[in-house]
Amino acid sequence: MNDPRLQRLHDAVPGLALTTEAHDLLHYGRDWTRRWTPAPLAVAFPASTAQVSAVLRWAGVEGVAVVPSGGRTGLSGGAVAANGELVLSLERMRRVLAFDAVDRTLVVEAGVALETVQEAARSHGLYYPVDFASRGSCTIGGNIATNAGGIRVLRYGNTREWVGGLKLVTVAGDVLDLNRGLVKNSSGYDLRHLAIASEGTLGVVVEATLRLTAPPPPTATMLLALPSFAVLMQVFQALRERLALEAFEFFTDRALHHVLAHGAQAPFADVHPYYVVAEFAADGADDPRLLDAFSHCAEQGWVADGVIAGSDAQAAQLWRLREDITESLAASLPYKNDVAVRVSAMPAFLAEAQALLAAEYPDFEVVWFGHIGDGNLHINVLKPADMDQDQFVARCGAVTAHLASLLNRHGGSISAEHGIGLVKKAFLGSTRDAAEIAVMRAVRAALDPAGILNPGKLFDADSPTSDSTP
Ligand code: 2HG
Ligand code: ZN
Repeated sequence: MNDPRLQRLHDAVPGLALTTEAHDLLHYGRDWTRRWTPAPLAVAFPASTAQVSAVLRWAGVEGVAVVPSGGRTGLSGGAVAANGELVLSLERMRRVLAFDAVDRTLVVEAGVALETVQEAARSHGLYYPVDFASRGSCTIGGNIATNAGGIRVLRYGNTREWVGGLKLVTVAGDVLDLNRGLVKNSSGYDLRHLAIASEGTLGVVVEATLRLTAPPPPTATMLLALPSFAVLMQVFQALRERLALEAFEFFTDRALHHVLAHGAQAPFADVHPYYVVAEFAADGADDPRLLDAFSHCAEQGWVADGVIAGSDAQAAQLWRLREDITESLAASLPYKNDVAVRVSAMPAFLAEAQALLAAEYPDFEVVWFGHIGDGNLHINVLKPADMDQDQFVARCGAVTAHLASLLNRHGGSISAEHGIGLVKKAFLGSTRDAAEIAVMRAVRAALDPAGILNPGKLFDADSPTSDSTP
């Protein structure tokens, strides 16, 4: 702790846990993107809101940048600290503070894992419906910072819908108590929603009041094999008309190939080009609504094969085929696109996107999957083992510029649920127009005039060209 600024931090915030150990700087200085070399000044672990306020006041006085840090499972570099920042880890703030049965709310500290929230809700006979594969390690603070979505958005919406209130510590050290868990509150700007998806650029979320709901009905899970991409949206329409869908997820044979290589079990004897995992309310695996939906799709020639889980264990096995994709691709350092269009625009967008990527990536393996029922597609381009990473990223960045223009024409977004962070800031202008970005800049400057909070993420304070429309 030789740095005098850290000595002053130590004096200003008695009892604050701090580390400058090399392995901690490495661990806490990065997220699931592996593109930047972590180089933070130190990592602080406040244990209370008062300590977070004091750290931010210190940062303002010293002019030290702060990177708020949750589970660091992000895929856009939003939690990367590569420039001498102080990482502010919420890891020690992971208490479930209160449950209210009348309001159906759970008050938690920001460092609580998503899975802990789900379990706490269940222990009260209720349900917290935001869900995705990194549930065990991602935190509520990080979920709020990116407005995380996941596999049940189709039925329940994104994190935003479930945040009834939050406490935000500003860089001045003030604690803003936003919306107080109210259902109705027509009293001016809803700063809670401004904080959601702000990627730690407006303040540090320390506490959230989360809404819970009744547990879902009994469900059935089905895996369908599709003969072509063209029928995907037709199958979605047909299932949505006939079943109460809880989830509708898609992946390709390439995705399945990697998941199987990673240890999962093959679902069918034959290989098919496209697959869908669907979960829906059902009275058992022989529910007539289910047979009706399946027969309809089969008659139209839209499904080549299908299986319905006969037990929870089998359903978990089918889900694994979808949920393990990210992990099974991680070793190939994939370049990730996480794009969205309105569901109605999906067929036209998909046709053009497929043609574009086939033409631009003739020599790379491209893995498609995602939350097609929400209009959200994940495209992972795998790095050839013998290719230099910078070269690979530059090539994929150039293709992403074309994809961003295509998204712009279809009224879509360059980030559906992973945030902008460092990875996508060059493409922000394809989703937000110049006037809107100017307002975003003004909001950020109003809350953080000195640019202390997560600088370089979302957009650069001093570089108006970095987010121009590609
Ligand atoms: C998912 O849907 C996550 O599994 C990760 O959003 C997507 O790895 C990805 O590209
Ligand atoms: Zn996703």
